[in-house]
Amino acid sequence: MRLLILTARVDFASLFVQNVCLEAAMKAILTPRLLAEAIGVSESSVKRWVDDGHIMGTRTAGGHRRISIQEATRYIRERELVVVRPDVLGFHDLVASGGARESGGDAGEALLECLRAGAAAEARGLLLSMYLDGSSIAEIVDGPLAFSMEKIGELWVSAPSGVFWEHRATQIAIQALGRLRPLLAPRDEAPVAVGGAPTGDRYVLPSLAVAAVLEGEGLRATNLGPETPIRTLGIGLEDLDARLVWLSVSAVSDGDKLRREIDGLLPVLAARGAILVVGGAQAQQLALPRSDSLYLGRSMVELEALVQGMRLAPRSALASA
Ligand code: B12
Repeated sequence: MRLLILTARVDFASLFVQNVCLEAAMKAILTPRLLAEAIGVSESSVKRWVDDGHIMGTRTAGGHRRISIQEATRYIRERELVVVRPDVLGFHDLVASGGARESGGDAGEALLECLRAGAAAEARGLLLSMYLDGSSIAEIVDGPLAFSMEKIGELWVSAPSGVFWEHRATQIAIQALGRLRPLLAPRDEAPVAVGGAPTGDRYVLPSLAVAAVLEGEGLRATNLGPETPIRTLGIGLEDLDARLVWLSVSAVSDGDKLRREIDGLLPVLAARGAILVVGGAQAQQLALPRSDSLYLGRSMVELEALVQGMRLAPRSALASA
């Protein structure tokens, strides 16, 4: 990692404020001039790409072209463009990571270094640069994120401060994924997914990562987080008219009870034409029943492939079909 500077330290008290400010700092709507500046091309090129339909733009009342940050991000990823002025897009974290996409270094090791050092801004920048580089959210989570968290987990065995590192790394990773989510912005009519981790499971990151993966695939995801009773997932399924429910299982307090509760949810899912996807470090241990409404996934890439294969239609499209 060429320019990685491990200086920033995470301040837990200001995490929430930071997240709010990060979203505020990011430009939501761009003019062609701003996007041109950011990627080092002429304004007329960007205007032409909008007019030719390569970039989806809108027009102001006065007829001026406007581009959403999500669309600009999509275009940068698709065309493998280099962001020469990240500050123009509000991608200040990318500056902090020193432009990881140019370094060619090992992203997992670099992220581990950030998480161990408490370098929150660099970690956010690293994930952002991987995403801009074309990696999917699933690839980032299964790859560098899972690798670095696994290594952080090994420290617990050998060092008394291991649990401190686990907590701090988790908070930084939450921030870094949170930084990517506004760039995904699924359409208003996209199918809905809802999920969480079951009662007794305090792990925050896996379920949050599922939400980000699903958003990356164009779904609208509501993450209910850790300690979510299965009946609450059922309420979410009905209330949000969800097409997909996920359950991330990293810790099991009562396996038999959890299995029974999942069994009870299956007919509700089937009646609504929805599916349940179960995954997580302890999911295999549950010996779940076979059902057309139930999928067991080992990784985020598997989840991504499942969603791509299913081509989940929004509820309104099904109703009119
Ligand atoms: C962070 C962490 C904690 C934090 C959690 C903070 C929080 N609030 O979230 C804290 C400090 C609380 C904690 C506590 C404990 N932890 Co802990 N923890 C971890 C750590 C380092 C990272 C977990 C994580 O977030 N991973 C990131 C996610 C994204 O990756 P993942 O969980 O591996 O999930 C992948 C797949 O399973 C899949 N996936 C996950 N969910 C889903 C869902 C779907 C639908 C699909 C398709 C796929 C999928 O995709 C992911 C990416 O590939 C792991 C290390 C590890 N190897 O996992 C240890 C680890 C899980 N913890 C462990 C232990 C022992 C404990 C403690 C008992 C002791 C301790 N370390 O303090 C306690 C008890 C916790 C309890 N009873 O609930 C052990 C578990 C050993 C075992 N096999 O049972 C591990 C493996 C560490 C170790 N090497 O010893 N922990």
